[in-house]
Amino acid sequence: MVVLGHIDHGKTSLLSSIRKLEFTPGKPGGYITQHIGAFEIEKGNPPSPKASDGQRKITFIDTPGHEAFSQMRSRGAKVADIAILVVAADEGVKAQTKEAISHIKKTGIPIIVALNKIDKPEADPEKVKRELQKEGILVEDFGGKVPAVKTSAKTGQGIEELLELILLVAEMENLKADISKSAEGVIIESYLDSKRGPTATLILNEGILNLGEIIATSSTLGKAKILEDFQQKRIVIALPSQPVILIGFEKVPKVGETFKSFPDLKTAKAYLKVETLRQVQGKEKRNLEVLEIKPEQRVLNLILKTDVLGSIEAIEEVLKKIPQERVILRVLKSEVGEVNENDITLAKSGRALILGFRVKINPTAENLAQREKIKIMNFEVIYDLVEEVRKFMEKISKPEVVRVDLGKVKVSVDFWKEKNRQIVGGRVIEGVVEKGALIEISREKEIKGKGKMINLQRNKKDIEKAPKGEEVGILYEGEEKIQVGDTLIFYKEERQKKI
Ligand SMILES: Nc1nc2c(ncn2[C@@H]2O[C@H](COP(=O)(O)OP(=O)(O)OP(=O)(O)O)[C@@H](O)[C@H]2O)c(=O)[nH]1
Ligand SMILES: [Mg+2]
Repeated sequence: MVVLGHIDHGKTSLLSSIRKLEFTPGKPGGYITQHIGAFEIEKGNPPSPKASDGQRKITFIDTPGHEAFSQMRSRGAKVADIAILVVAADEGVKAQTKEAISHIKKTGIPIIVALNKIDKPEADPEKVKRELQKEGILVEDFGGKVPAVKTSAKTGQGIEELLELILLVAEMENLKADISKSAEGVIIESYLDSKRGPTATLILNEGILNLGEIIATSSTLGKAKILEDFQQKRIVIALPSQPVILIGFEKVPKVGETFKSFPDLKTAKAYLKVETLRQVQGKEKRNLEVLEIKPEQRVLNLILKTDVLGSIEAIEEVLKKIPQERVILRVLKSEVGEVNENDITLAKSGRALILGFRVKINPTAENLAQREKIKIMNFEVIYDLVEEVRKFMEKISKPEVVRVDLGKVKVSVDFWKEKNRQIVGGRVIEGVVEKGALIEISREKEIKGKGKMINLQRNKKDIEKAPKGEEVGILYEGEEKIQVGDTLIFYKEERQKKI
């Protein structure tokens, strides 16, 4: 069961409510959801310990609604059997609602709509249903097949009904995994635990996984040394659809990879070899893309360190969306784990900025960074990361010279001239002229020359500015001589920082 929807529409709150946790206004955990999370509940009375007792255990996968986490949503939709689309009844269909719908459609899994925040006075479920219809989701009331429940994570309204519906849909779909097969599933999250080593959260699609079994993904292999349920209780066997934490991979597996169990190490190694080869070939193709840099551009090298692998994808995604006309972002290294001395060394040689996301900075690394003047920016929330990177890009970008037009003067008198200086008089016919401005001399609609204004006077007194209509005297400096009848175009050049 995967829960998808736009940011802040109440996915995490609904799940908390399903888990019978108390509703507290504000974001659960205080943050926007930035990770894919899985947990299991038992439905039925009394709860049955055996998964084979009908469809009573339900695994829920919570996904983030922020636009950056598209890959997590897609992955969530891929591993799930049913999708709950959460749409806030007061806000209706939004960008990530549409995106979620497209992920669900691609996988073809059945969908249940939760019209959440129904407690709010502004809630308009009928309007949301119409909006959903436009997206190709036809709810039952409108003659379609998609069940929709009005829910409130705040009051608990509709939660029971939602759970019943889930069981019903599961029954209708005859969702049963084949437990006679060897174990097969997907890595939904992974990281390097400093004490326990590579740690992965995975969900089994087929078969059962026993403690001690040999497993492999496309990038690493290992042995199920420790299996834990979502509450970190040790288990000896993982059942289909159950979210489990597995410790025992040699390296941190990539998120989204499928894993399989193997009868022995030899077959697992052979599988890994074929998969690695396939990946190397893919990578070689990608490496051919060469970065082209224009003179007005700068490159900002980055080193990304994150808590889990899924965060790397999400951050790379948001970075890609930052306009990079003047500053090009290039990720030198992205890795799960704390900021360490290697990162500082690399940052020094690659003149890179280190971006940490929900990680610690190793104290030795911190000292080294200070000595080497390496900048480390550490973040808890993805919004802040994007904002600060943008600001940093602006700071280092080469300024762009932008012309700002000020005003025009029609020349009526030529008072005095010497080598490359001249005093003329005339009327401001457009805009405002300012002392120190640059000048273009326009004669018969052609620009004859350029110069600048040294002084501006009115009635023989120095002034700073003169608006339209005023008669002024101008001390000009430039090669081209001004003639009576010319129009002087005044402008200034501003250096603007852009990214
Ligand atoms: N009144 C009301 N507020 C709700 C309800 N459900 C959630 N909220 C509030 O809506 C806000 C967002 O809730 P979350 O559960 O964090 O939303 P989310 O969809 O998980 O958001 P992301 O994971 O960041 O995409 C919080 O302030 C919740 O307190 C509801 O049913 N009624
Ligand atoms: Mg959430």
